[in-house]
Amino acid sequence: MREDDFVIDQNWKGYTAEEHAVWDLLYRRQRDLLKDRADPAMLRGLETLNLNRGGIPNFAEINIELKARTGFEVVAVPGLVPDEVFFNHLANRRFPAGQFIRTRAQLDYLQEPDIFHDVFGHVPLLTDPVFADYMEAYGKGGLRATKFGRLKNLAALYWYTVEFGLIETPQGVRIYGAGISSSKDESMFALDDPSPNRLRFDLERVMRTRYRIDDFQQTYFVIRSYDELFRATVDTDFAPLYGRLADGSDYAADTVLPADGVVQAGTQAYARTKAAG
Ligand code: HBI
Ligand code: FE
Repeated sequence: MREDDFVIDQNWKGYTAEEHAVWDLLYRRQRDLLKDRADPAMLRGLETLNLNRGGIPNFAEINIELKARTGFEVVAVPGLVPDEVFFNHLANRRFPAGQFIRTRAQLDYLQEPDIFHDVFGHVPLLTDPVFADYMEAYGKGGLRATKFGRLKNLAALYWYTVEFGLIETPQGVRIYGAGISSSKDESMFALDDPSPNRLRFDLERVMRTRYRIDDFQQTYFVIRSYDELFRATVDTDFAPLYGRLADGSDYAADTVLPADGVVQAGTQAYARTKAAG
């Protein structure tokens, strides 16, 4: 018998009209906001999976297209699951998504990952073959990191990429992290606010960086491509890296080091640069 994987039935028929209406409201709001802010690959994923067919998506329907594209599938879980369970799902190309949806009173903030954060935020990019490979590699790396006692560092990698990552595209810096793309206020803040640092991605630098879970990020890391992300994780020998990280030194969430590359972002900043020629 398999150990408990926390998977439950989505029970799609059990959602109320109000719950479907909350999905539709959140969907429309974020879709409009992200039109010029999200990575085009994420926007394509939303279209491909037809996540706006009206109401909360039915996993059985999404999975037909998703599996055909990258072999990933979405499974329902009650909420946060233990780390090893989470890693084990990713390592086997299953994305565990919260079954419940926030209420209207919690529209802008909630602690646990609900179906809107997980499905709108995370699932579109699972249609991208390289990003899907990265997620599987991350799950496998998570199982190893636990053995090295370096989960903290690997969690920082997830946080600054899968949850709060930015990516350079021919159209400018764009959002791909689900923690940003599923949040109205952070979708604007991450690209346009002058206060946070936007730094060039570097694997070891990111893994040493602390992060805030209770406010907008003070630093975003910018990748050039999902291939850069995937290669950084598969081409790195994590055993010596974890040896170095074991000295315990880390960086505050708002630090900028002399070696950091600073990236220009902002929908307005970009417009000004373009106007200047
Ligand atoms: N469970 N459902 C769920 N979603 C997550 O993103 C998640 C989790 N459990 C653990 C976890 N994330 C963290 O371990 C990693 O992101 C590091
Ligand atoms: Fe998430």
